[in-house]
Amino acid sequence: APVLVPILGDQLTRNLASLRGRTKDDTVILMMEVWDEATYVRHHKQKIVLIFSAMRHFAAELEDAGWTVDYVKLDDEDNAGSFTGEVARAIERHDPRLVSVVEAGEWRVREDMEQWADKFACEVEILRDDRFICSQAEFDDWAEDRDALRMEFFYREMRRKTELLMTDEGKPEGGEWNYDSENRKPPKEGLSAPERPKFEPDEITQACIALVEQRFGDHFGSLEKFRWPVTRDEAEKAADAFFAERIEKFGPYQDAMVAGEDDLFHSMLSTSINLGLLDPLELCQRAEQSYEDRKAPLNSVEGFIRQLIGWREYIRCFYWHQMPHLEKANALNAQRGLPDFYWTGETDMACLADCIRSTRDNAHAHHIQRLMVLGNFALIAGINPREVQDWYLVVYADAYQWVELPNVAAMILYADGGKLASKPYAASGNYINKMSNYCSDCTYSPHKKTGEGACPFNPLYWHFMDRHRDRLEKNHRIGRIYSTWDRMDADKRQDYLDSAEAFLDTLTPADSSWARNA
Ligand code: FAD
Ligand code: DLZ
Ligand code: SF4
Repeated sequence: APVLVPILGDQLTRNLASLRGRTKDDTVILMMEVWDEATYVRHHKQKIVLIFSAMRHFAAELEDAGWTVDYVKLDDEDNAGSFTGEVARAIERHDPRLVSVVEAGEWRVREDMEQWADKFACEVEILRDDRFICSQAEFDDWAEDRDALRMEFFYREMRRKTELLMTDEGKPEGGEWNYDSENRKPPKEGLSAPERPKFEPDEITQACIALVEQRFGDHFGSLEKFRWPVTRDEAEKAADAFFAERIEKFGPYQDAMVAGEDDLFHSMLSTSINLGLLDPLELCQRAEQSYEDRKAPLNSVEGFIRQLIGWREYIRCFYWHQMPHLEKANALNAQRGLPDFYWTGETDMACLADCIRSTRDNAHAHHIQRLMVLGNFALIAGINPREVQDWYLVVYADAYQWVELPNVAAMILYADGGKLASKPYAASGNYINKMSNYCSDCTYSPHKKTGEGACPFNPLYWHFMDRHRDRLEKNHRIGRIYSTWDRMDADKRQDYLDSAEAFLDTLTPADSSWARNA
């Protein structure tokens, strides 16, 4: 009897714990396209094409290398529709002596997986996903006895562990751990980046596009610009181009936004990393090499490494540390429905319209757009976390709940009450105006504070600060802002609050059927 190795859609690497040490004649690999995963939210069409195409390519690669792959397609007759149902059917087909699987990245799936040992009449082993640098036990140890779980201190541990950008004396390269203050250059007039490699859909991807148009045609998003890497080879080409052409300016312009420049100097590698096509540690080592070869400055290389061994690792462990309650957290008691323009893109706010357009066309927006435009608006307008979480999970091709949820609930919405972020990332139009060229093309003016034509972020910012005064006044990083508020005339303050209320009254809540099937 063979060993059955189920490989999930975001575990697409031969360096998977469940494949290590296995022999080809003794192993059946199971891959499953299932309805439950394709519809637990109504994913962007590009996201489904990406995952199915990458799965089909990976299965073909394994078969070429001599492995036995049992691949279940979405349209296969008798498809049970769920991982558990499909593993049960595969056990009947192959009568394995052992099911060996790597733990799922998402709570929802892991809960099901943990039932397998009881459900199935064969042994089941669930292995740790060692594609991540930090184990949960390590994080839990670190987090014990800490009220606030700040990324910065975790990140320093990871630098020591990986020895990335460390001197022989055990000091951080250049003397500082973090060059975040050198990652905030506003865009110069006409700032643009070299075009990233685009991968034309091959036959396999075209078949997935046809399938998705047919079965999920009414999901959010457009398929026209689908150019994501779907194999390890393509993903490596995308990484090569980043290290050759964009990493140098990645650091300085990390927080810059330019209308119509959808990628700027970002790596655009998150979809490939999350699928398993690229190894994050290898990418960090390549980044370090570009610093050593003097091809990229320290603020770019440190910034990139921080995102991967700092933020990405930390976010994942934070998720498991805080689940299941993180999904329901709503510390600021935000209750407003998600405005329908998040789906339609129809808004006069030029910044939001551009970020939503990029999201619809590319199933992607870069970090500062997700954080300071789309996220900041949801925070200060008081949108309820569940709908914001669903939106982010649907619309981005790199979105899995383990990475989406901490970023949304804790980072942008402060719904965890400040375990992750030391203060809410609330900002007025001034910030967006400084970091982008959006405002020059907007109906609203960032300089106008209230009333007709005022940038809505301005009154919403003060409305937010005012309504959460009790909680935020005590926060040493943001509390001082209340002296500015208190110095304003009572009339001026009232103007802000009235303008914000008037604007909020114009918002139309979206229909929930955009995100979830009834
Ligand atoms: P780069 O700017 O080139 O960064 C390099 C890599 O660092 C990324 O590929 C990613 O793997 C990692 N990274 C950077 N920031 C983060 C972060 N905050 N959390 C985890 N990893 C990070 N990223 C996802 O992969 N999936 C998501 O569902 C997701 N949702 C997000 C939601 C919100 C509200 C915010 C603010 C951020 C979210 N991010 C998410 C993080 C980040 O925006 C994306 O990883 C990034 O935009 C991907 O583009 P890139 O590969 O060009 O990133
Ligand atoms: C996101 C997704 C989708 C849309 N479809 C599938 C699928 O049909 N089969 C599969 O193996 N994985 C899919 N995925 C990714 C899974 O949701 C992801 O692997 C788990 O949720 C991680 O816990
Ligand atoms: Fe966005 Fe306000 Fe600038 Fe318009 S004026 S682009 S709404 S920040």
